[in-house]
Amino acid sequence: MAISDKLDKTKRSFKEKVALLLNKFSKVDESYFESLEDLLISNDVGAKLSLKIIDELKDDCKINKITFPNQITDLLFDKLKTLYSKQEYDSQINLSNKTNIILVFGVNGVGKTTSIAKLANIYKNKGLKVLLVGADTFRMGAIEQLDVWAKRVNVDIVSGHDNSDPSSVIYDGVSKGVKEGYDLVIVDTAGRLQTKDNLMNEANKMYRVISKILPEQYVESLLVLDSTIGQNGIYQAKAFLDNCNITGIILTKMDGTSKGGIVLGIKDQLNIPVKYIGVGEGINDLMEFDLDEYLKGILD
Ligand SMILES: Nc1nc2c(ncn2[C@@H]2O[C@H](COP(=O)(O)OP(=O)(O)O)[C@@H](O)[C@H]2O)c(=O)[nH]1
Ligand SMILES: [Mg+2]
Repeated sequence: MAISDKLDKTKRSFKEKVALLLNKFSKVDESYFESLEDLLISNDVGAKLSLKIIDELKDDCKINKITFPNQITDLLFDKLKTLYSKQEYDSQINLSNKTNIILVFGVNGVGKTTSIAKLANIYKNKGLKVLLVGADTFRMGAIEQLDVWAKRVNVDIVSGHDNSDPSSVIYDGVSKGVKEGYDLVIVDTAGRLQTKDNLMNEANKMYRVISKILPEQYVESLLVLDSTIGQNGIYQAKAFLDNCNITGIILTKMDGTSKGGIVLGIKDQLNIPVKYIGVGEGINDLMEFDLDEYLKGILD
């Protein structure tokens, strides 16, 4: 299924709103630009980026002597596309190592465990030997939840018991991964809204433990963000970016939001690539993120 089919809400919302603007304004003037800026911001494109886009559009309109809103729509779409052109956007998961490690971070409820199950399923189906590590030892029931998914997807799992030290669970998991020739080890971490110090200490410990077994190896560190909380997700992300070596984002619940502009806001404010998007609660509802296809989906 095409990504765009799953993103109906965002698509409809954005296009309909642009169309409404066209009907409301007969010429391009200050109030048209204000409405257009509001539209971008209300779609979670982010205030700073929205302003930048509007400023550039104003200049373009002057240069090209554009006076009708319908002439601006194409310009706007072109601008969004160039701003997010593919060159600087690497959405691939790095799988170049013998035993590849993915750490998954994010606050409770964003969809970490579900996304891990979906990832395991994707890579298992590609023929990789996948091991899950349940290191969310703080939240009651978190380990069991991952266990249920491991059985359903039919992959192996190493997990700690409640309140055991997450880093020691990770040590066990990564050791097993290396010893028994797993291609991919995916680690579920605790999602308490941690104090910065806590988060930093724990993350440091996790990276240290991994580097004891796999010195200097690239560790894919994915931050899971819930797209339905919009701009707040970006604030939430900053704590993790400051303390973990985040290499990519999984943006979940894209099926439930009409504010798909958050993808653009993330690129602009965090400059971390979105690698996967979650588009439902089912095991197959995770898609590799393709920026071009996504922009086409919401703009064309
Ligand atoms: N609609 C929708 N629900 C999702 C998606 N990803 C996760 N969920 C739901 O979000 C809730 C929390 O997910 P969970 O994986 O337990 O979050 P965690 O606390 O971060 O591990 C569950 O009810 C999931 O089914 C998604 O892409 N779309
Ligand atoms: Mg969880």
